[in-house]
Amino acid sequence: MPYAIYHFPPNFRWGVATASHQVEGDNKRNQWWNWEQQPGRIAEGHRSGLACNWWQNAEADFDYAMSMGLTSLRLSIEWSRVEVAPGEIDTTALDRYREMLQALKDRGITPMVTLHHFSDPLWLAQKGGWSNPAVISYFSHYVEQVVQALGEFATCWCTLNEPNVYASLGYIRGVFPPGEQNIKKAALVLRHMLQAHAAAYKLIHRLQAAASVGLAHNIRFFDPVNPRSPRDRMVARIQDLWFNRTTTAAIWNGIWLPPVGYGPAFGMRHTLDWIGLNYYTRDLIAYDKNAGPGYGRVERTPDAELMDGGYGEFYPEGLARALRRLARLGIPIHITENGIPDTDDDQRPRALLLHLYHLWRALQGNIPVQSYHHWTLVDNFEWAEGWTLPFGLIEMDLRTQKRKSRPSADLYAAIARGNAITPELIDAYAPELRPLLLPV
Ligand code: IFM
Repeated sequence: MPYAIYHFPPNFRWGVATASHQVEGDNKRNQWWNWEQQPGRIAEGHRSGLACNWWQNAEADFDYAMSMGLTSLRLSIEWSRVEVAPGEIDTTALDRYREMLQALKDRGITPMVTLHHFSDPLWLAQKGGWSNPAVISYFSHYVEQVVQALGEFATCWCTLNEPNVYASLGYIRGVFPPGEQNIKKAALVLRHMLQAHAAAYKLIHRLQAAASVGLAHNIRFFDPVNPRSPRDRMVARIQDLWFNRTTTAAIWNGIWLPPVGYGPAFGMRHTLDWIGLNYYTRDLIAYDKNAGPGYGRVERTPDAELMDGGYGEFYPEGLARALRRLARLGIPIHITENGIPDTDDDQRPRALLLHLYHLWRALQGNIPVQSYHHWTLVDNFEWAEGWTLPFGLIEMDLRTQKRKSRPSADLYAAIARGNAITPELIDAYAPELRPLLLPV
C-alpha cells in the first residue's frame, strides 16, 4: 500500500477568511444594506440582517477557529462603522475591533486585517463612491485612523479585497451596487481603487515600521472554448487582461493597461509587500458578438464538474496555475481566499484535498506561499446570492444562529494541526482521490 505524507513548510499558516458585512450583522450604514432593501437585488429576497452576529459575539467563532488549530484569521474592518460621516470617527467601533483583535491574540491567532471588502459607507456612495477621485483621500484618512487605533494588534494589512470583482460586478454586470453597466466607469473605479491602494501602502509604512501590506487579488481563468479558434482566444485574452492582469500590472510593474489607463502608473510601482490570491474557478470563453462587453460567452464542456448554485466549474488545478502566475512577481504570496459553496458537504472535502495538493505542488516548486485562508469559517451572507451559497466549514442556521460543524471542518482541522495531508485523511474523507494522490 503506497504511503506518502504531504508535508507543508514548518511556519506555514493555516487560517480562515471573512468580511465585515458578511458576518457582523446590522451594518446599516453601508451601501449594501440599502441595496438589500430594494426588491429583486438579492437572491430569494434575502438580507444580511444579523448575519453571523460577530458584532456581538465574534469570540464564539474565534473559539471554533482556535479549537481547529488555526493560527491566522483574515477579517475586515467596516468603514461605515468607523467613519460614520466624513471625518467623524466612532471610537466605540474602533474599541470593538480592538477587543476582537485582542480576543484573537488571546487564542494564539494572528489577524490579517482587510481595510475594504466591498462595503462602502453610505455617505461615500452618495458622493459617487469609488468613481469620485476624492475617494483616494477619503480612504487614506480612514486607513490612518484604523492603523493608528489597531496597529498595536496587527501588522499584516490587506488594503483592498478584489478591486477587479468590485468594479466588474458593480459597474459592468450591475449585480452589485450601484448596479451600473458602464465599462468606462468600471475602469475609472478600478483605477481609483488601485491608486488608493498605493497611497494606503505608503501611508501604512509611514505609520508602522513593522507593517506588511498587500492586496487580495481574485484570479479567475478565462480559457478559450476552442483553443484553435483565434476569435475565442482573443476574447478570452481580453477578459484575462481586464480581470487578472491590470491590477498587478499597475501596483507591481507600475504600468496602466487599457482600459484602466495607458503607460506609466506613476508612484504605484512595487506597492506590495505580498500579494493575496483569492482563487475559486475558471470560465471557458467563446466569441459571441451579442455577448455584450468583451464579446465573450461563458460555456461549459459536458464533462465539466460544477459547483453548487451555479458558482462555476470545479477546477482545482487552477490554484497551481494562479500561484505560478503570481510567482513571477517574486514576492511572498498569501492565499487570502479559497473555498466552495456546498450545502451537504459532498464536494468540499475533495475540494479541500485537491486544492491543498495543488498548493503543495506549488510549494515544491519553491513558490513562496506563506499561508492558506479557507473561505470561510461559518456560512455567511454571500452578497447578491444572499444565503443561498453556503461556503462555511461550519453550517449556521440563520433563524437560531446555531452552528454545526461539517465534516470538512474536521478534515481542515486535522490538516492544520498536523501541517500535512496524510493517507489516513485521504482514505477517510475522499478515498476516490487515492489513485491521484497516492499512486502505486
Ligand atoms: O464571499 C466572497 C468574498 O466576499 C469575496 N471573494 C469570493 C467569496 C465567495 O464568493
